[in-house]
Amino acid sequence: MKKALITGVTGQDGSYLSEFLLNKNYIVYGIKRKSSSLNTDRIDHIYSNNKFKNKFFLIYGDLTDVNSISSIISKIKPDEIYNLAAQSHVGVSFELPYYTAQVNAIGTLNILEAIRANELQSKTRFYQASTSELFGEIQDKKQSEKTKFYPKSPYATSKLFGYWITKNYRESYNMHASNGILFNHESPRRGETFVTRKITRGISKIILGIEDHIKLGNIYSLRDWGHARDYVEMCWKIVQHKKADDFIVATGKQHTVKIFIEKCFKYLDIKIKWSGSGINETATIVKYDQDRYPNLKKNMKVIKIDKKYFRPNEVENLIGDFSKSKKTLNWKPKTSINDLIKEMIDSDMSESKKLLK
Ligand code: NAP
Ligand code: F7E
Repeated sequence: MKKALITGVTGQDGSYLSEFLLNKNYIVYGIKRKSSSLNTDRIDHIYSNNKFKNKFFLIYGDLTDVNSISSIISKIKPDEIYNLAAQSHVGVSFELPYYTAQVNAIGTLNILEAIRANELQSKTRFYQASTSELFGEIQDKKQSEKTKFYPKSPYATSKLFGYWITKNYRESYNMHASNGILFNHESPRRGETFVTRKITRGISKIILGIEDHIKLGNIYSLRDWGHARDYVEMCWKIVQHKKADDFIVATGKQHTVKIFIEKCFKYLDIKIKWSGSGINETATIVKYDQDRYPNLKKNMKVIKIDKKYFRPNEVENLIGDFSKSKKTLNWKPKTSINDLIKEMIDSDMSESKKLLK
């Protein structure tokens, strides 16, 4: 049985990847951080599943603590390491640039060095969670593995180090170390402060009368949104490939945040109307079924803009070209944006209903 070590196991991707690998009969070890309140919500259902008894283990560790990382790697001697841990919020990275660099850049180096120090470079395969944020100010209409990088945030800059150090260890020490350059991917398990989840969660609370509006920043940025469940399959495929390499993981379709909002309301059969511009732009409820949605009111301003959510430097436009992944690893995304929205809204509606009990 293969042994996999996942950093960031408590995060969105960590939870989907754990399920994926356990279903492939791996033994999965996950590194979790010590926190003052519980941080295992996304993986509790896996941990308590009898099917995975004695196959799923959680270990305390922190990417910034090289000793903890090295001793975990030396004890487990994993066949595969998936480095998903990160301070992953672009907006927050402007407020915590130093910490973001420590975790995302030096943290990645800590793992690579631990593999080398424990002489596991010919046994252990390494996967680095790289990102479309590397492209930042885009240099090609569709971004591929050949597109030049232009990072625009402390997050993206820290991930640029992670990308290059992975490639550098591959070339210098003949390690099987690969980058998945993943475009935005979402799910019902997405962190609540990322824009898609903020919207689906916010709308469900408005419908139930718990809140009356959502405040957002730049609703004109364009993103290529896929489903996390589809993307973790590709992370695994990258690691199984005979040759370590770098791959784009994307859908090849893009939408603005504004269109994402419209699609959410459309799924719920609620008609909204946009008015105003800049920070005065709002979306108002104009048509809905009163019996189905007793808490809504006509002309409710449900989306407002707040300067607080604008970033010092914005990535306006991302769309990925995943043709190399399709050709080399026979991968393509399975979930459409409409199905993603349906799954997120349905899940947030049932989560929000629990708040009323
Ligand atoms: P996420 O939900 O924010 O999860 C991040 C994980 O990292 C959490 O488990 C978190 O632990 C852990 N972590 C943070 N700091 C750590 C530290 N110092 N030591 C150990 N663990 C630490 O992120 P995600 O959406 O699953 O993304 C997974 C990875 O892919 C990240 O590296 C992200 O940068 C990258 N990525 C994500 C996307 C996307 O659209 N989701 C796209 C491209 C790349 P806690 O639970 O304790 O906070
Ligand atoms: O923002 C705009 C915001 O925070 C998307 C991370 O997983 O994907 C993610 O980074 C867009 C941006 O994701 C709000 O300005 C408007 O243009 O959901 P997000 P992100 O910054 O694209 C990449 C690939 C990663 O690697 C990252 O780890 O939406 N936006 N209003 C807003 N964004 C947020 N968060 N909150 C708002 O109120």
